[in-house]
Amino acid sequence: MRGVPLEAPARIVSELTSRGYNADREAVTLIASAEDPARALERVVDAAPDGALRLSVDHVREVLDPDAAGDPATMSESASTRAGAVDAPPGESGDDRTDPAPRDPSVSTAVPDSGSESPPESAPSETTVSTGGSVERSPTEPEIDNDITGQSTGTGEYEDFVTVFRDRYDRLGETLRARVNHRPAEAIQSMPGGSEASMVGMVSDIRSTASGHWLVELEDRTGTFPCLVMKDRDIAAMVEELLCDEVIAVEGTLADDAGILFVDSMHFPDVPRTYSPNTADRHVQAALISDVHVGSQEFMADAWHRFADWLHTPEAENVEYLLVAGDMVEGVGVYPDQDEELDIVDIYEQYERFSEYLKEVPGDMEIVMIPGNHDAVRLAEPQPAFDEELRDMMSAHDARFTGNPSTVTIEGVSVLMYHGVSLDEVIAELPEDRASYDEPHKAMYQLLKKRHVAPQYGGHLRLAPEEKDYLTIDSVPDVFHTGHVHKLGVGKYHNVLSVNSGCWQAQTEFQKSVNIDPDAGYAPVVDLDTLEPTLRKFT
Ligand code: D5M
Ligand code: ZN
Ligand code: FE
Repeated sequence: MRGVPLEAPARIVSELTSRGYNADREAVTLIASAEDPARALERVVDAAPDGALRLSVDHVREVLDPDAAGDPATMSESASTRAGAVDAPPGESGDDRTDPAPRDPSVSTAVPDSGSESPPESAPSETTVSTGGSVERSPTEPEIDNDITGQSTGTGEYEDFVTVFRDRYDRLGETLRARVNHRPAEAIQSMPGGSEASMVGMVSDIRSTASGHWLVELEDRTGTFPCLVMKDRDIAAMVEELLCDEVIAVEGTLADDAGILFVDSMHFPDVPRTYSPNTADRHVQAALISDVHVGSQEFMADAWHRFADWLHTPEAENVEYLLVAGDMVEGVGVYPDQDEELDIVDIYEQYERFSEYLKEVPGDMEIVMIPGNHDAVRLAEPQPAFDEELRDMMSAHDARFTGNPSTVTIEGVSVLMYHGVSLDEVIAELPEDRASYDEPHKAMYQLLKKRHVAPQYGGHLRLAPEEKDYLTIDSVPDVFHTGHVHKLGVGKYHNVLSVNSGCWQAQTEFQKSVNIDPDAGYAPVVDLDTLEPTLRKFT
């Protein structure tokens, strides 16, 4: 036993963690409120059943004298006094393109040291805790949809690519075909000049003509047709948002020689402007994080401890869900020269360490994890969930492991979780005002608009062709959660709350060389009953 007083729940948590145990918040509170917490902890641990990973409140009650534990106790130091909070204003509502404000309040107040930081109203310096069972979290089992895990049939052959692109076209085209009077490319090819025609197609090429107009080639199951967007039309701005392989609809008029379609209007599959998201029917919250990068020399252990400690405080008692959108560990061989910045060189040891950090999170929280590009699963998307061996290593919370991407429904709220490798692509291809590292949520809006998490094939993104395209956004999610770019971004697109969740890794040498200043040590927390986000800072 270390010679430190054990009255602080945070210390109890780290002491339990160092012995390989994870505990419910209420269990920790009970130990903290015992007359001699250090001794209480010893007794609780000694009496723990063989093989137990998680200490329940019932176990602690049984071990400690129930009469003595029944008194309300005072915590002399709450972890909440060390964890800062930044209350982010509600995200922008509606489509930001109709209101191109240069400043996004949800992000600008969120940046570190902005001076807008204030302790939350409810943060007490001294807290009276009830030892009754009423504060125990009671998350419900998440429902998982669109998970590739165990369903993979692709062999990576050419035929598989044809199949997956057809499936993408069929499913994204369906909503568009309801909006325009689609004619197949083959039919348009034999229509007379001057006819009106509409087509739903996959973008197979985008180039500018000698006179500065745009030539967009659309492809469907019957062939391709060239579509011309004149540079002086309003819709020319929409061409700047186009990516190859996405599915769109155009309406226009055929040229006199019928060889080209002059485009009058263009449509994305998009999210309806009037989308009305589902909400929870009780006050319950979810913390959305990603990119923990355990194993990297830049992993911010102190910030993580503060975050986990905070989850044990009464202030966080409504935070019942923790969603982790990939990059649990730093991995090995992901980028050139990465090994020079590794703290742990063995990938399994990285997961072992990650699992130790995860044990600091209250045992009564429901955790959902998807993999990212640094994790030990296939890199090509859709990525299946962690395999049995890795799951066993991260088993303390009975967490849910699902593929990247997946739709996870908690308390009636659907959350589309996607790690976010395509965000690099979207940011590289589109103009700065549509998508940038400083405003990653805007890049997310583009994915929602295209109803596809990784529209453009090639570049950074590796695609594993499956029978069905797991990367399309079939039904509109209530919340869209990504990570990967290590920057915070929060906003609403047609009422869909979009959160890019930052990271727990300080700036790497690579990031320094390309001037990426990561937002590290933050946890966005979402009220599932109102879908309002709050940003919590732990650095
Ligand atoms: O990547 C975090 C972010 O940094 C993401 O936008 C990619 C970019 N990144 C980081 N390291 C590299 C290297 N070496 N090459 C190219 N891009 C990089 P993550 O994959 O989450 O670490
Ligand atoms: Zn990452
Ligand atoms: Fe990543």
